[in-house]
Amino acid sequence: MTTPALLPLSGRRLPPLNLGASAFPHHRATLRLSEKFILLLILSAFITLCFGAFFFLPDSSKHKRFDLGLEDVLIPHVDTSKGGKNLGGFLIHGQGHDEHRHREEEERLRNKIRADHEKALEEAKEKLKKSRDEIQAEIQTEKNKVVQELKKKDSKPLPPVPLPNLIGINSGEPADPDIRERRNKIKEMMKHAWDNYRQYGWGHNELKPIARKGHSTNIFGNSQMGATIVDALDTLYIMGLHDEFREGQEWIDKNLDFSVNSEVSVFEVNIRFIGGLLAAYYLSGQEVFKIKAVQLAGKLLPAFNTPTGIPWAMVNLKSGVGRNWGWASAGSSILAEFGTLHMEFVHLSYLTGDPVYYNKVMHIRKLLQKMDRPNGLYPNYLNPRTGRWGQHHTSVGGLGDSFYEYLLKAWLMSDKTDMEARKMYDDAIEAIEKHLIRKSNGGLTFIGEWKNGHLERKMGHLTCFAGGMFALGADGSRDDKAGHYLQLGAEIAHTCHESYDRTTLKLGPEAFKFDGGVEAVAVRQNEKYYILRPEVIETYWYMWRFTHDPKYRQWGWEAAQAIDKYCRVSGGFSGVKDVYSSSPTYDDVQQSFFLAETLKYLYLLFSNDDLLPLDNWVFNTEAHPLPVLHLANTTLSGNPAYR
Ligand code: DMJ
Repeated sequence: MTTPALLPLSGRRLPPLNLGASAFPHHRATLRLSEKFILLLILSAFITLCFGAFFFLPDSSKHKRFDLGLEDVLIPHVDTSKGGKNLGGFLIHGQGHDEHRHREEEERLRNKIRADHEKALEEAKEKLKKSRDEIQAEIQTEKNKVVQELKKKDSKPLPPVPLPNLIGINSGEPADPDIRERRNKIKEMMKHAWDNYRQYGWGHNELKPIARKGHSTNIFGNSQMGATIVDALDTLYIMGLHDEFREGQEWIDKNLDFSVNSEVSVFEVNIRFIGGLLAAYYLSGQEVFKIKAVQLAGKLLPAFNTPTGIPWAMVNLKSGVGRNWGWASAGSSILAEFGTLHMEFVHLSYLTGDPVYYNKVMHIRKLLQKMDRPNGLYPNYLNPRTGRWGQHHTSVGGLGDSFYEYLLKAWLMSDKTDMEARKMYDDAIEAIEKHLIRKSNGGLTFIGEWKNGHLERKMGHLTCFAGGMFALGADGSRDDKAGHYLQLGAEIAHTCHESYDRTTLKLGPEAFKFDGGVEAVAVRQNEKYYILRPEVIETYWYMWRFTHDPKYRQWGWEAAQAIDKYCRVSGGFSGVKDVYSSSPTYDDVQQSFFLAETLKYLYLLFSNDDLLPLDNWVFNTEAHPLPVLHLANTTLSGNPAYR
């Protein structure tokens, strides 16, 4: 054996071995003794060993193989003339079979082994003639085949389920030519955002419109999951941008893969991906979206494997290992994250007939119902190991917001039968009104945040969604306070409009204060940015649907114009860092929610109400419309696939 002498000593590499260009025409003239050559030596040594071993085996064992292989076998035969015993058409050969036949068989096998050996050597030599790139391409092709096979397995059709009543998927074209013109402008903005993402960021999660390349943040993990494509799909569909919709569908069908070693936010993936896919499915009827949504949901389920069943904030899609954000109080999960799964998970159970999703979110609800609530308020932090609250901070903005929204929407989505959710919403809103909502000296109604036993008189842009929520929840409110909640929604809309109107760019800051003579204005430099968020426009749209007061369309139009003037760049739309500066700098991010929410709400604001009527559709917190499920009750017993 020469191999050991050729192996490098002490980890040092051997000097290059010149094998000549003619021997390996695709290689450089000088070829080092590479792994390939060592592999070839090992391979040929192994084959030689097998070949030799066969002949050095004791005779008895060789014969044993033949006995088993030849003499005990049942061979179909009908001719009994050679003295064999006929057993119903099969012949068992007798013990005294002649030596001649043994020798012939041995010879045949020897030839076969020799031929196999030579063939293997030839193949190995052929492989070595190929360049590294060719070999890698072959390996990749093999890998792709395996992935395709796995995908086929994963894409099994789901049990058929009767679709809910899908009313109002129409053009919603307004008769008024001025309104139509405004609506067309919004559609043009969507085209600009999409086309640039298509050109410079395709397949990435988001777009950097100035650098003209892909962008991502840690909420999407380290994979290119095409967040903008998934988030934008239903907006494209609603706007009648069908070619773009089909492009997105094709990408999703061919490329959206969840078997990736990537740690993602459970909440963000749920609201943007699962919500986006489900809405695209209901609007277009294309099965691929449902299948992808269900595949992805399966990848999120391990996040619920905690001592309490309260899910981790993040989960690795491949390993299923979960953990919480390092910045969260005492290792806690976040109320707005684990409390914003209900709508999508109920739909998943409805569509699959599998109660697992429904049970997960109902478990969270039951646990929250049992807990003590300081002043009737839900703190933002809950430890998933101990089941105890972390810091007693309460917010209707970041960290708390969509938990309240989903209580109301769970009730709406159940065709107003889920009274447990409605009660939790009513109780929570009463506590919020009592402890967090105040009027400023200048008469502006605002929602503050409860921190360390006192009220912080600061409101976030995120909190502005609550105006729309109060209006949406007015009908069906306790003690028939519909008028009161509609009024509260209008007051919040007014305050948030003021936060826009008091800036140079007419775009709202991230957070604004009501303190020491300051009213609806950002004080700290790091709160003066606008990142294309939707919440204020979302509230204008709900208020428009419930009141038809033209001021909401006017306010929406002001915001659209400001976005087009100050956030539009040739490569898309960007956030701005200071809304009080007349020469703002860009943050160079086109957020996926700009296409999913901001532009969708603007488009709906200038459309007729019969496009996605609110009696039949409930928008998730990322503005993805899901149909009301007309179920007998919240246990989903109306679903035939469920029985
Ligand atoms: C969106 O992803 C959702 O609206 C979420 O509920 C809150 N934040 C962003 C938009 O600002």
